[in-house]
Amino acid sequence: MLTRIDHIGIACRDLDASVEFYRSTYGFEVAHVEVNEEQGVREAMLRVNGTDDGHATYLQLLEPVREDSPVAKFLARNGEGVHHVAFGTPDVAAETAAIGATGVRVLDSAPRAGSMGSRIAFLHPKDCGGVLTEIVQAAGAGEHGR
Ligand code: CMX
Ligand code: CO
Repeated sequence: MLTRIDHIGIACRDLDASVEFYRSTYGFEVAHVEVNEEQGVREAMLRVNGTDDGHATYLQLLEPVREDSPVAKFLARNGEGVHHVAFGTPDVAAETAAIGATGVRVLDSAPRAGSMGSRIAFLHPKDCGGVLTEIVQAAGAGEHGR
């Protein structure tokens, strides 16, 4: 079960400049910043709204921290812009197993660490109509069935 849009990931070259654009243009505030070495990014989560499953929707601004990372490759090919869409679920392992059984390639054999203590797995964009898709179980999600 997918319960919400968890976040939209946006590739940028300069995280601080991008954060300032979203703050000054739309008034979105930074809820969290972290470096995820495994994913090769420094990222900011900007909280947009709460959702009816008790979690929230964010913009995830992504700056590469190494040249061989997915976001660095994306920037070299496409420039700045929307990089992926992430859906929230109470159970990322069960959800990705069910999606994988439909024939969509799951890029992570087991969920990895995402921002703010979440657990994440990616689906191949070529099997999702050109959209790199991420499945997210927020920290604490699933413990009360949501
Ligand atoms: N959205 C849509 N299509 C994409 C894409 C994206 N973000 N990234 C790559 N592609 C497409 C390319 O356009 C290319 O298409 P063509 O063959 O038609 O030219 C194809 O996929 C292969 O592209 P590539 O540049 O050779 O990239 P790779 O195959 O090396 O890697 C992917 C692509 C999706 C497997 C890789 O980026 C990946 O594993 N991503 C998941 C992890 C990730 O993106 N982490 C960063 C975010 C972390 C977070 O959200 O927390
Ligand atoms: Co993401």
